[in-house]
Parts: sequence; C-alpha cells; structure tokens
Amino acid sequence: MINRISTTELIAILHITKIQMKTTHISFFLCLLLITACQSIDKESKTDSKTAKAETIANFSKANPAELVGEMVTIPGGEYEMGANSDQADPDEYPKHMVRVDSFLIDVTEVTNGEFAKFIDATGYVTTAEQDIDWEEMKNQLPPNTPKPDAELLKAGSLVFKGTSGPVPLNNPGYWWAWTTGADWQHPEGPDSNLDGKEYYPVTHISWEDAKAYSDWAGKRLPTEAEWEWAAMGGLSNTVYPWGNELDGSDVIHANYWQGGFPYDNEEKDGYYLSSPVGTFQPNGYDLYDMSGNVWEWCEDLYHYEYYDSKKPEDIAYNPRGPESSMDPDEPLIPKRVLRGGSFLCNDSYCSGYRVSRRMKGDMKSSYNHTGFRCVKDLE
Ligand SMILES: [Ca+2]
Ligand SMILES: [Ca+2]
Repeated sequence: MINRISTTELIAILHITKIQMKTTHISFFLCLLLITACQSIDKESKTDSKTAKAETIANFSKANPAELVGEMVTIPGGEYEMGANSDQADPDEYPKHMVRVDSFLIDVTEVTNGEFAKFIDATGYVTTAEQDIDWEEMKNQLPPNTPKPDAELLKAGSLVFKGTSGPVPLNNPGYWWAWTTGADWQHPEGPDSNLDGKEYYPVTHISWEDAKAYSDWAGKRLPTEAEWEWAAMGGLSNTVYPWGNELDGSDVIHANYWQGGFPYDNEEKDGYYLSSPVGTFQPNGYDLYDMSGNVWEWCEDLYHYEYYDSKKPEDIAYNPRGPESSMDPDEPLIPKRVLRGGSFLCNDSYCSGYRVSRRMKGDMKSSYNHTGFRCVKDLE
C-alpha cells in the first residue's frame, strides 16, 4: 500500500522528531534533490515571490496571463530522439531512442490557482496535502520499531522550501525542505500564507493523484513523458533547453529558476524568488510557457529508472505511455510517477531540471510548493 506521504516527507518529519534515519535514506535524498529542493540552519523563509533584489535581466513576455489561462494549442505529431542532450544528463536519460507521437492539444500554461479553485468549488475535492497522515499506513515503510511521531506531526501538511543563511551540504535536502503543517495549495508557504494576488500563479502542493483528479474533471488528461518532452522542444530538435542549447548568457534569463548559490543566495536575476505568474517568460516555439522552470509538472507515466534501456535504438516507440511498473532503486517499494521541467529551485550547479530531457520521479501522494502540472487532450 502506498503511504499517504513519501519517504522524503517522512524523513522531514522524523528529522524534526530527532529520530535518526539510516544513511541509505540520505543517499535517497540526494537523488531527489530536484523534485525536493530545507531545513534547520537559520531558515530564511521568504514568502514574497515577487521581491527582486538584483537587476532583472529576464526575457519577459508581454503576455497577459488572464488571456492565456485555459488556452490549449495543437502540437503537431512527429518523430524525435527522446533522451539526453547534454553531459549533465543522469543515467536514466540514456540511451536516446526514437519516439513518434501523434498530434495532441496541450495547455499553454501550468494550471493556475484560479483554475484549480474552480475544480474545488465544483467537486469539493480534498487534496492529499489537506488530509491527515495515517500512521498505520506510514509505519509500514519505516524501519521496524520506529516510534510514532507526535500526533501534531501527523496532521495535514506538505513540504515547503526554506532558504538557508549560508552554504549547506547539497547532499542533504533536509537543510532546505521543511515539513509544514497546514501547507497546501491555498496556503503555499504555510498556514499563515494565502493566495491573495496569486490567481494567475501555478497551483502548487499538488500530488499526482490531485493532478489526475483535476484532469479527469476538466475532460483532459496528464501528458505522457514523450508528449511532454516533444512539446517542450517547441519544434527544435535535440536541444538542451526549449530555446536552444545555451542556458543563459550574461544578459538574459529565459525562465524562472535559481540564479546564484543554492539554497542561500538567490540573485533573482529573473525577478522571482519563488514561483512567477504563468506566462511571465517568453514561450517556446509552440507558444508554451514555463516548460522550463517555475514549477515541476506531473506526467502520466510511471517512473522506472531503466525504462529507456528497454528501448531498442532501431525501433520507433509509437506514442509510448511509460513502463508497466515503477522502479526507483532509492525507494523500491514506492510506485512513482514522472515529473518534468524543473522549478524555481533548480540550479545549474547540481540539478538542471529545466533541461528538456531531465526526468524526475515522485510518490503519487507527495506534494511540495514547487510542484504543479498542466494538462493535454486528444484531438477530436
Ligand atoms: Ca527565480
Ligand atoms: Ca514548468
């Protein structure tokens, strides 16, 4: 049975309760550096995502988010080489293999708070982050005899990024993630935060199950991993980023990510510490916004670390929908789904989640304040 929360969250909770975890869980942390991106040392929580402290040199669009939200564009079908396009690629991005995808419709933006609110109003749906943790389920994936945390720590919550005051070891995301009771999509930085003025910001603290429920309600579906990567390239071929092969020159920033020393010095050259309104940056060649950065986006596919290995280079995978089963060697008992595109926390020094081929994986019930989604739809 899948736990209400992922091991990442468990560790965050248990860290608070001073329960020592096995070192294997720390190595697991390393691998989730991207989807998880603090904790402890002098957390410097910033809740104003619009505070720019450096001269903004971002390649902003002039789009009005209100005119983009809910819009879909047709992505032409085609063949491409799916997988690693740079030396930064992880093993699970190899080998490159041929894929063909049919034409489909895709949201031009990430799903926003305003859109998600309509879904909640219509259905009364309760997101996973708004549900208390079931200890009976949770303990099954913990070392034997792990003591039950305080009841307070089992209350509904989610993981919230907290910047640090100085450099910290980058092999322990516990430094910059904090389990936060009361954090959910309506309270993205914790119970004292709200969505005032954030109608056009991407909804966050969304689990895969939440994203799936929304897409079903909207008459849409989540993109396959192959569709997502094809769309992200925007008509280019074998590029590292949606705009080409260079991350950024010294004079322009193409997307909302982390410039500067992570997780302590965000230079905010793109103008945003946390997320940004959808459509803030220039779109790719298919008029899709934030395919790199802003928030991670859930895909339909199960995650298997050897999935690409199963593809024969001479074959063309036609509308691939992912492996039959999930396997993440860091957490072999937990089925996971794929996330794509990186977030406002991604940094070129260790993560580069904004590369079009970068794959990330997440427990279907886990949620963070840098994770959202967008939908696709089959053509009539
Ligand atoms: Ca940023
Ligand atoms: Ca994104």
